[in-house]
Amino acid sequence: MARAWKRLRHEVLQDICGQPPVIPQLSLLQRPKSAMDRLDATEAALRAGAVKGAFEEAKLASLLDLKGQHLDAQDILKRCAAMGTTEERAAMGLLEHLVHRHVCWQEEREKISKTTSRGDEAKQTVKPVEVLSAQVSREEVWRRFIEPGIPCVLRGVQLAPFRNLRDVTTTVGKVKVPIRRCDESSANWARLEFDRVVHFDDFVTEFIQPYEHGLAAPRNSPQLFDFSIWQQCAESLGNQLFMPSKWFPVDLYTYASAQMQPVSGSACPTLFVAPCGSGSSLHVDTLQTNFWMFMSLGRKRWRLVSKDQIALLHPQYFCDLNPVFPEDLNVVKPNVTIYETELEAGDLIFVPAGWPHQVDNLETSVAISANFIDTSNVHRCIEEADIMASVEENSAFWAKVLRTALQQKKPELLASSVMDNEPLRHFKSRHGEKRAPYEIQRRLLQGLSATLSIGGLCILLAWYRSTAGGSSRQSSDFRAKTL
Ligand SMILES: O=C(O)CCC(=O)C(=O)O
Repeated sequence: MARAWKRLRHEVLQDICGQPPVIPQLSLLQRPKSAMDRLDATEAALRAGAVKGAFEEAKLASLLDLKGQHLDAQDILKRCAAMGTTEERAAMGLLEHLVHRHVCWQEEREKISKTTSRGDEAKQTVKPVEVLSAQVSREEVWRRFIEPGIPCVLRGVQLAPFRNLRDVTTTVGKVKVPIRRCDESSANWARLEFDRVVHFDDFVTEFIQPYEHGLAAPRNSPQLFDFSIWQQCAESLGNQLFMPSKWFPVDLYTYASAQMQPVSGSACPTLFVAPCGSGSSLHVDTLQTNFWMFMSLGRKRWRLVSKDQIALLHPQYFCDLNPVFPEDLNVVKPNVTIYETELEAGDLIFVPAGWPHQVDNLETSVAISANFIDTSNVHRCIEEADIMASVEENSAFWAKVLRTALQQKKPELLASSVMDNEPLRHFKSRHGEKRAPYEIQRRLLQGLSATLSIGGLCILLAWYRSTAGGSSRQSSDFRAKTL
């Protein structure tokens, strides 16, 4: 992450909230008096600052944007354009993108509030997500849901063989897993905070089993969220899984990750194990990826909002393109249509790119999921990566790999060799990962230890020759002397 971006956004956030924080970052969106006071005080300090330059002005713009004065921020940034060092210009460029989106969202809200204040009372609507049988064809799912970006549930899917939690625990075993909690005061993605690393079986015994039969855990209970099966347990759990390639045959996310990180590999699919009562808060999946989740055990309530209504949820970007929301969907949102569904074992939900969503675990649940990129969202992923590329090398690489994949017609090539019930290894191999990450790492380690052993042997031999040669030379010298 470029240093200038840290100064422009991370440090401005720190200046406002304090370090260690005096007020939570989330309060900048909820704006109680304590937050407004700190915003005003930081603004006054920035305006009074002795050193004035384009970048200092941009820091003021960053603050005004966080204060909700997006148009003022935009005006300042327009004045500063093309000033400062290359790195500073890149950071100001990214800020301009974020502010521009904030301005558009504000305009949308104003437009909607004008039309509704004329007549009808602004109501929140709840609609069911359409449920289809797993017999439905790829063509129909593509035409009606994936391409237009509409969520759906496929019922009667079978990707994993688990009958109960014990099956899962025996399969995954002693692997170390990072666990997380949903903290309502967090400004992180989905309000999830890292809790600790534990062995999977201990995690199940301590945090899952007590809630296996209906008792609800507190909402902020530890859960396993988005744990990479392919990177961490490909040979145990991974060998038992199938991918839903019948409906999602192409994944440029896996393909690009394999190109970019050949040793650690791509992440998907990932595992979720969560106690009844826990959940994850409102969020949008990163990089405009599509998403599917298969319920293996238990029940989850999913609530989603169309990407076209995101402005009504008052999102705001802090340091990247993951929007933070002041409230979740438990607070009624006028004019918003919420799409709702309860997933049961054997259901698979498709979540289109850009749709904000939140989830409640109605029962203790085990689920498997993947984010993916195909032709329905690849251009938006590239656009997103291009924006972040100005301050993040990795994003520039993403954009480049995805563009090259399109030039090489990868989506068409990948779709031509697909099978309906596809074992995970077959899916990965088709997407450029012939071996699981642990196999590559093991081979690298074997190669390294072989090189080290050969190197060690060579050094030993050289030393032996020099000392043996030396001593024979010494002894011949000695002989010469004694003769
Ligand atoms: O199951 C959950 O808690 C939510 C999963 C999710 O929304 C995601 O990974 O984006």
